[in-house]
Amino acid sequence: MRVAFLGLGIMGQAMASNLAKAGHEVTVWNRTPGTMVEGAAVAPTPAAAAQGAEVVWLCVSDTDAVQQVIFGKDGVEASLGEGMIIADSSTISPSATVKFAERVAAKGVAWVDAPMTGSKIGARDGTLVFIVGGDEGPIERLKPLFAAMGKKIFRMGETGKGQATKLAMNLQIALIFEGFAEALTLATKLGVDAQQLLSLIESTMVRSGVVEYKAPFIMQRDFTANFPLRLMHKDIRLTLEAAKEARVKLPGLETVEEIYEMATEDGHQDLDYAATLTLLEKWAGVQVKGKAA
Ligand code: NA7
Repeated sequence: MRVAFLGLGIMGQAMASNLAKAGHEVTVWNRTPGTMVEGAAVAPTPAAAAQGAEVVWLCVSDTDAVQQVIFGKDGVEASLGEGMIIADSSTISPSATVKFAERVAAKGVAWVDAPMTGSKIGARDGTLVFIVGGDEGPIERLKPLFAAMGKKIFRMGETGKGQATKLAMNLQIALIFEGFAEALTLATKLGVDAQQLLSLIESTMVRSGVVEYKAPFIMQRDFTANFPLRLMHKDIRLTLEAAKEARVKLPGLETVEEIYEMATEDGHQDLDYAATLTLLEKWAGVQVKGKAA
């Protein structure tokens, strides 16, 4: 398929590369020029990339970035035509998604929100899980593209429901990780070996995908970004906004948001969100490590 891929960050570059490898005709654009994708053409603007494309796939930071890329100066809107599909893998506001979709629908363009989970490694290996909202027809047409970048897609309902579900997923990741980080900090302070605690977790119902994924990085004190703290913080804020719009109270997430705020003040925004652990460690006056470390 002819695909315009816009946004070549940690996730986008790997995703566009997998599309090109699968034989699709890919044209890429990134706000900051210079990022290349093997096998893909480069366009100078979003409008130029989208010219003649069947699908415009986005993977940019946040709601404002999506708005600018689609509706801003030199935006995709100028190149939209009947039958095109916009697929958005950025994690953004569900209510803004619905508004964006309504605006492009006037030109006969379908909007599929397709945020994903699987992190940097999933993007690289083409094993992302897509959490999708939109009409069944366009989603069906996108199947070869989903297959090139991911291992599974879950259609959660109409446009916007993918984003709503993604927020509900990241809410859990943030809270599960916070529980894990607090447990590690307390156990360490009380003299329990972290590696032994991990072995116990693995053998009990406390085990989780989040813990399994993050534990090796923590034990090696590797806080380089798989999923940057600033983006998890953005998702937490989006979730709290969506909750406010829907008049839902999320007291646990509100507290965790403050920790991300303080981690940002400490300059950790470009590290992995696992670096929130270092705040708890600082307050407790300990550092989590196994006997071998
Ligand atoms: P990154 O690595 O921070 O990449 C963000 C991308 O978004 C990058 O290409 C940015 O371009 C682009 N960006 C940011 N703001 C804008 C604006 N205003 N206009 C155009 N492009 C913009 O994030 P990830 O790849 O990890 O994640 C992307 C999304 O997936 C995000 O929503 C996550 O929550 C999930 P730059 O190179 O800075 O010029």
